[in-house]
Amino acid sequence: MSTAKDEDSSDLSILIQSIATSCKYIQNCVRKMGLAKLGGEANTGQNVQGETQMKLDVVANDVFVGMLDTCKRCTVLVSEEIEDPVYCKPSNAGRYVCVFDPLDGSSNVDCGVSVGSIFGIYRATEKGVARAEDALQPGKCMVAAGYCMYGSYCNFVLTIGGHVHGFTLDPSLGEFILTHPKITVPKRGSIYSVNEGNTQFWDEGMKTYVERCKNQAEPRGARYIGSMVADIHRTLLYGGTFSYPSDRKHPDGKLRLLYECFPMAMIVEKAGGKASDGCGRILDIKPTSIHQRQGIHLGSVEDVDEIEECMKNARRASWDQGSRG
Ligand code: AHM
Ligand code: MG
Repeated sequence: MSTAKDEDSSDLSILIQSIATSCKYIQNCVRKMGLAKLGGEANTGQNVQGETQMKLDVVANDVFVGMLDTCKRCTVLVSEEIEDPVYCKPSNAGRYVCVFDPLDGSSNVDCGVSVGSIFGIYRATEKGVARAEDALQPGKCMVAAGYCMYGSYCNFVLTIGGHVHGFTLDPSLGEFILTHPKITVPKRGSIYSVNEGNTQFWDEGMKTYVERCKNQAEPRGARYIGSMVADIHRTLLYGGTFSYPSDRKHPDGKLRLLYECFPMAMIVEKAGGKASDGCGRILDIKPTSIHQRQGIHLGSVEDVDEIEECMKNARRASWDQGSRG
C-alpha cells in the first residue's frame, strides 16, 4: 500500500524529471542555435525585468511552463520571464510550487558562452490549491533546488535536501548520468568572482575584500563569466567566492532572490559552502515580491566568512566616523 510520503516523493521525482526533460530540450536549442536561427533578440521587447528578451529566453520559458503545467505536479509557477505568477490549470494542479529562471545568462548566448537554467521547488500549503503566497516562502523552505549548465558539457546539478549531485548529459543516450556524486565545496578557495567594472559603486567592505584577494603573498585568481550558473558551477568544484553585491548602482543587488539566489544558496549550503547577503543567511530571507532582487555572496565557508568580516569592519568604521561627527 502506498503512503502519503511515497506519493509525495514520487510526485517530486516526476516533477524533477519534467524539469530535466525541459533542460534537455533547451540544451538542444543552445547547441544548434545559429543553425536553427534561434540566436539574437526576440521581437517581444523587454521582459518584466526591463531586459531585452532573447529568442532563446522565450523558447526556454515556453518549454518550462508547458512541461511543468502538464506534469500535473505543480500549483503555481514563477518564471523570470513572466510578470505574474502562473497558476496551473485546476485539472493539472499538484502539490508543489516551482520557481525558475529558464535561461540564465542569456546575454552571453550569442557569443557561445555557457548559460543555464535554475530552479527551486517548494511544497504548496494545500495540494491542488494555487496560492500566490506559496511562492513567497523563505528559501530555507525549499524541498529541492538545482540548475542545468549548458557549457562545454551539460551538467544537471540537484539537491533534494541531502547531498548535491551532478549528472552529465550523455548525448548519445539522451540521458543524464551521475558523474559528480556528493559535490563538496572546498573550505577555502583561491578564486574570487565579481564584476569588477562596478568597483566605483561598491561599499568599503567589498572593496577591502577584493583588495585583500589581490594583495596577499599568493594572490587569488579573478574569474568572472557573467553567467551565474557557470560561475557557481566553478565555485562548487574549485571553491572560492562568487559575489553580486548590492551597491550604489544596484541598491538591492542585481540577481533575483526567488529563482537565482535561493536555489543557488541551497545548493551551495548543501555542498558544505555558505551563502550570505554580507551579514546574514540568504535562505532566512522572507520574500515580499516574486521578482525582488538581492545582493549575494556564495562559496567556500571561510572565504564567505572573510567577506562578512570585511563588511562588518566597514560598517563599524562608518558608525565610528558618524558618531565622531
Ligand atoms: P539574466 O537572468 O538576465 O541572464 O541576468 C542574470 C545574470 C547572471 O547570470 C550573472 O551573474 C549576472 O547577470 C551578470 O551581470 P553583469 O553583466 O552585470 O555582470
Ligand atoms: Mg537570470
